[in-house]
Amino acid sequence: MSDVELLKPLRYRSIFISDTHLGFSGARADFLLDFLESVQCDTLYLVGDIIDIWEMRRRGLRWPDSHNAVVQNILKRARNGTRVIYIPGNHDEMFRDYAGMSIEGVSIELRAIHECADGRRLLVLHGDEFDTVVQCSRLAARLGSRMYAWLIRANHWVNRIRQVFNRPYWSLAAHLKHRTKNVMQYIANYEEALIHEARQAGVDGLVCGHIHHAEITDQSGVLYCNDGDWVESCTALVESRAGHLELLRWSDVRETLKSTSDDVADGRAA
Ligand SMILES: [Mn+2]
Repeated sequence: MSDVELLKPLRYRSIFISDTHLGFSGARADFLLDFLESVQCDTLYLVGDIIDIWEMRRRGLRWPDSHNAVVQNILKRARNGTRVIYIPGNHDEMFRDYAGMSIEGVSIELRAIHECADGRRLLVLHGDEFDTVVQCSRLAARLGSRMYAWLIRANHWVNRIRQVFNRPYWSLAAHLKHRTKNVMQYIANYEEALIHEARQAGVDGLVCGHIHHAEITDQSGVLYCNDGDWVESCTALVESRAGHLELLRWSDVRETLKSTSDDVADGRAA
């Protein structure tokens, strides 16, 4: 029996994912597909930068089978009754032109309000309009995204080597970002802008993506949830039947599932 089969499927009321960057070579479509095949939910929110049109325009069309399989998985869910809501981001902004429409059962919206099982209302948006780097300077954004692409490639090779030595997935980019003071300040400013927006909208909290930094934090009564990304950290925000919100770091969950199944296979677990 494979390790996933032991706990499959994990059931949630809703799941939020963003920044999957399909079409970009740094996308962890393998982890994402594994995640999607292991979970079920009533509502799936795609919180932007799902398909990386920017990157495909720059480097030409890349559409590996694993990226295609992710899209097929999502479309199949929509056909089978999962509510799928797609909020385009800045890397897939061309889909914003289709806001208000439903394509293949996927509703496209610029923003959404999610009502949790416990009645809390959350504003769901990608968040790029609050990114001062993107807003103020397109050049800075481009330079940033090039450096970022380089970092992601380096990350890929680090992890290929770690794989050879049977080490778990580790994000070089996330590691470096957390060590840079400017980046921490930038994250803080971004959070503050979004919390302000949620307050204006009169909701209890918000769900966003964009900055590839997964987090749940309560800031003076407003809940800030960032669902992370599938380029570096492989994270999703999930809501339980009772309305409890938590972050799943899929590479960690995978390791846990793997060790549990090893235990079972060895007859060590009850
Ligand atoms: Mn974005």
